[in-house]
Parts: sequence; C-alpha cells; structure tokens
Amino acid sequence: AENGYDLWLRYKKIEDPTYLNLYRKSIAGIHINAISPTLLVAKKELEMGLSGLLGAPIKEVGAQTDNALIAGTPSSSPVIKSFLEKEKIKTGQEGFAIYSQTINNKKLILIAAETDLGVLYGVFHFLKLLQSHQSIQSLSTISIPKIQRRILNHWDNLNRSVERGYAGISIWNWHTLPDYIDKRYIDYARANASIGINGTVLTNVNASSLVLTDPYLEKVKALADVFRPYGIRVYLTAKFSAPVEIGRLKTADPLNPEVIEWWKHLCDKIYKMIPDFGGFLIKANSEGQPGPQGYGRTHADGANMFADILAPHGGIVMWRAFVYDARVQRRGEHFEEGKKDVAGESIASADRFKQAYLEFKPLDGKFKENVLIQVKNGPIDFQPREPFSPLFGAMPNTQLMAEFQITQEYLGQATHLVYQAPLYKECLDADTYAYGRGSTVAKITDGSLKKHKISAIAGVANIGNDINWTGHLFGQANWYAFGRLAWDHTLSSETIAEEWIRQTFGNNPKVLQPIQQIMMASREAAVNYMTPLGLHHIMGTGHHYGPAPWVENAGRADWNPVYYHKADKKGLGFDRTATGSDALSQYAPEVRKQWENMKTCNIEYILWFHHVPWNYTLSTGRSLWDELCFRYYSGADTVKWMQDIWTTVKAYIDEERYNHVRQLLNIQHKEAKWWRNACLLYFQTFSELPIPSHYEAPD
Ligand code: GCW
Repeated sequence: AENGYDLWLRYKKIEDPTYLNLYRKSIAGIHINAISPTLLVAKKELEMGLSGLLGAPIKEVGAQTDNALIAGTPSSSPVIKSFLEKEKIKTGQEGFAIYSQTINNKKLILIAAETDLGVLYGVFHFLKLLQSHQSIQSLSTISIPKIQRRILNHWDNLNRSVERGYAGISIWNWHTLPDYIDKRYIDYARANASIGINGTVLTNVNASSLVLTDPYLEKVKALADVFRPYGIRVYLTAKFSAPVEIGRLKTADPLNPEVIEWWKHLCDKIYKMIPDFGGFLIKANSEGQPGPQGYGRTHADGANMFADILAPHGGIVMWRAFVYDARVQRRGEHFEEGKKDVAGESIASADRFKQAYLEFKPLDGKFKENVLIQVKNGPIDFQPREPFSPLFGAMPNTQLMAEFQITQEYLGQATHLVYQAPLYKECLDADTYAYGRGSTVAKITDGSLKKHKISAIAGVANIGNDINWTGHLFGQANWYAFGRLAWDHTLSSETIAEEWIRQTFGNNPKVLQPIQQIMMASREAAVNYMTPLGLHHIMGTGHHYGPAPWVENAGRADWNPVYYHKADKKGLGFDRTATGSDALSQYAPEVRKQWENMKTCNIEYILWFHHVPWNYTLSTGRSLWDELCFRYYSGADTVKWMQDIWTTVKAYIDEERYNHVRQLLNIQHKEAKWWRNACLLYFQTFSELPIPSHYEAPD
C-alpha cells in the first residue's frame, strides 16, 4: 500500500525505460568488502536499493569487472585506497567521494570514503541519484558535512506520549525493549543515515529521571546497538534533580562533591554499556524545570559539572538557552509580582524576547570546551516567523548550536502542509554582523567563524508511530529538509524540495513542478493566515492550535497573546525599540538599523518591533489595517490555490497519498479562513475600520 511508510527511500522499479536501461548498462554489479557492521548495512542498502530500482537482483562482481560499482574505504578496498591517494581526496570523518573512473581499461563507479560511515552516506547519495533520474556517466562528487553533530531531539516521554507530537505515540516501545527490536528502529536509522543525521536524543527535554535507571539504560543500550552501524549516536536528556529523585541525595547542587560523584558514577556506567554515548541535552531553569539557579549557581556551573564528567568519555553537553520567566526581569535578577526592580520596572514590563540573552551573554567564555549552548532559532518560541535570536551574535567565546522545530507546534501541527526549509534557511542565512558582514547564523552554528572545536545543530522531531511517521505526509519533507540543511546549509529550499519530491512522488514534471510550487508557497501562506507582518504567539494557549489573540488570562503574562500583539485603539505590535522594551539593543548596530525605524523596517518583521498606528502607510502603499486584511486574505486564498494545484497531480500519483493530502488541504483551507476571520474580527474591535469591500465577508 502507498501509505508513506517508506518515506523517501522508495526503491520501486524505475519506470522510464531510458533511465532504466542506462542505469542497468552502467551498473553491472556491486563490489563491497563488508568488513564492518557499517559496511555491511551499506552493502545491504545498495543491494536492496539497486535490486528494487533496476527491477532485478543485483549481482556481486569482482573489482576488475567492467561497469562495477565499488564502494569502500582504504582498508576495505585496494582500488579505493589507490584512488584516494592518487586523486589526493580527503573525505574526513563522514564525507564521501563518488567518481567515475577508468582503471585498467575497465569503467568503474567508485564510492570512496576514509571511513565506513562515509561509505554509507555515499551509498545513500548514489541511490538518490538513481531515484531522481540523474546522470551517472561522469561522476565527480565530493561531499563533506559542514556541521559535526546533526541531531534529532525527540520530546518523547517514557509513557510513549510525545510532547508536541502529532503523529501518534513515541516509536520507542519502552515496554518491549530491550528484547524486542521493532523493524521500525532499523528503518528509522536508515532514514536518518540517508540524510546524514548522526545523533538522536531519545527523551523529552522535560525529562524524567527514570531513564537514567538501570532497567531503562538497558533499553537505551539496545537502541544504541541498533543505531550504531548507521552512524547514529544516542544522547539522553538529564533531569537536573535526578540525584535527588533517583539517587536519594538531599541536593542536586552542581558544586556538591556527592552530587558530582553521583553523576560520575552514572556516566561511568552508561559508557560501559554504550561506549559511544553522545552525552546529555539539558533543559534547566526553564518552564519550571530544576536547574543550578535553584542552588544559587549559574548555567555555567551546571553545564560545566556535566562537561567535566563527560569529557574523559568524549561526551558533550547541550545546554538549552530556552529560558524565560517574568520574575527574572530586565536586568537579570529575580523579583516577585508587585515589586519593582532597581530601575522601577515591574514584571509586566519584562520582555521575554530579552531573557535568554540577559542570562547567557554574561556567561560567554565560561563554558567548558565540550559544552554547546543550544539556542532556538528565534527569541520567543518556534513561531511561523521570528527574527533570529540575538544570542547568535552575542557569545563569541561559546559554541552555539541552533535548534529548530521540525514538529509543527505553532504551524498547524500535523494537519497543515507547511514546508519549513524556507523558515530554517531564513534563520541560517540571517546575518548577525557580530564579527563583520557575513557572520551568519549558519556560520556561527557550524563553528567556522570562531574556529570552534565542536559544532552541532538540533531539530525537534516530528516522528511518531503513525504509519507514515509524521502524520501529514508532507511532514516528511521537513524531517528531510532538516537533515539536508544540517549536512549542507548552503542548499536552497527549492533544491531540497525537488530532491524530496523526486524520491517521494517520482520524476514526472507534472508532479514535480506543481508539488514544488505548493511547498514553496506554503510557509509564507501560513505566516499570512496565522501571524502576518510580525505578529506572534497569538495561538490558542496551551495547545497552540488555531487563533486566540483575545486571550489575556493564560496564567502567566508571558503566555498571553495580548502581551505579544498589544492591540489598542492606536495600533498594533510590540515596541521593542528604545522607547519600548529595547530588545533591539541586543543586536549588532547593523541589524538594529534594519529594524529600529518604523519607516524602513522590513514589513515582514514590523509588528515584532513596532507598535504601528492602524492608519500608518506601509511600504506597500497600504495602511497597516488594509495590509493586515490583505495578508490574512491572501494567506487563506493561497491555501485555496494549493488545493487547486494539488488536484492537477491526481492522474500521476497513487490514490492513497493523493486523497490523504487532499483531505488535509481541505481542513487547512477551512482553518486558514478560521484564522483569518477570527483575527480580523478581533483586531477590528480595536481598529474600528471596515474590511475592504472587495473581500468576501468574514463569517
Ligand atoms: O515550544 C515550547 C513548548 C513546550 C516545550 C518548550 C521547550 C518541551 O510549548 O512544550 O517543552 O517549548 O522547548 O522546552
């Protein structure tokens, strides 16, 4: 059945006879000396892939055979060894080279790498060439990842619920582990390896200490054993209070010798079981999670304790900078409701936007060398559009890693088709100007600007046990895009979409072009029907699905939509200039200049930084109110257009996936109108201006 389970690893027989014959002629058989578990899975993948794509079992041939495909490393293959030496090709820890070569009058295709893992990545790349009808005649590709640790973060709980997961329950079946190895674990590893993901944090950042107990560690070890051949390391989240919760200590103070000893003992045990254990991801002093501040210590004290313990084992600490709490106010000190701080400001005047910077910037340079600070792409929380987090430009002496959300918490969850590569790219390509022009978030994350030792990037997974893994079939494209950008952040969104479509739906231009158009339009459409012009965090509180700009009592000021849009009779938007919260001062002057003047601020961000009068004329020539109407209407209309375009692929794809997407697009259109109508009718109570008459009336 065409249910999407195979993801983009569909190895169906190539239908186009031209390509089929060409590929059959060019690949007489394969030659892999599978001397390691990784080379063995590479060989299996190649066999499975080629047999499927070429429609006949692939032969094993000798290395001297004309048209042989040879894959290996210098230690597994003399041909590869002399090729790499002769061409002076260095592929590093994970890269690969794919070359057409004529050796002793024999035409050969070589998949060469210095490491077994590089070979596996090369194999997946080669299969993709066939899946997407690329030429394999004169190959000369070298590919090396730009970021070292390319990691999925699962927000999976031990009871198999998934925080912000919309694709069923967790794929980790803790109940049957460690003895039962679900085939899905292997397919998960294959899928990740195929896009270069080399790490997975199995557990939720809102962590349970239980996973650090022996019975669970056995289960974690079983998963690590499955993933190892695919180059995927396992990481865990560590709950800061674990020494108290499961260790029976009285404190979790990171400077307490007993606490240190407890973690040390635990890590020794973990590394005995899982020698390549990646390390810990830690959410501390954030949204109620325990952390070092509870003991009067800093984030650096906390992170460094783990770092010291993990260092001898080669492990790393990923310490999250997602912190906000209205009681930690503008200058960083704690205070309580009702009180005013030294500058006479109250809780209500704190701006959540600023807090991560306030807490972390003073700690720049204080983190050990195996610590990375994991920073969400934007300053608030995975909104449809955010400016990049100012922290990216603020910590030159700290290894920073970007965190993106693949699961669509604020983007219509698994119901809306929103292709997120443009969102990821917008952040990665953003220039912080921190070390001169070109100091992009991508270059800060890959460590190249400051020559950092370790680089990493994280994506919050959208994976669950739904038959197609991601709920919405197009959620797969976001998983795919994250992996591809983690490997090479210079790839364009269009290219990644094209790769994914070719592998997922085939190479017919009548499929490729319309689907690519839908994907490329989808993110901007979502911004427009949800949060145009820089609106943010106006989703239903708690669940974050659907519009709720009117909510003003969500329990905490910084959860209230009204706190973020600040609509009043005068206008709309959050003044973050010097006359307001002054969050803009956290950016480099060049960035500030782009945004600080209402007249010149890019209107995609204008309500992030300005309280704009309803009648103010924007660069489009329309007033704020008219532009808001225009955006909400065009967002919803774009979804209508996406529905229409989708019908054109009906004749060229299977009915099952066609109908799956068709039905979800119907819901998306309904809900885009819901967003549009709810927001405009609500904001209209402030603007008191009419919806321009050429639009259909909101109902
Ligand atoms: O996006 C918010 C979510 C929380 C999440 C938190 C975080 C895991 O609403 O569910 O908790 O961010 O990133 O820690």
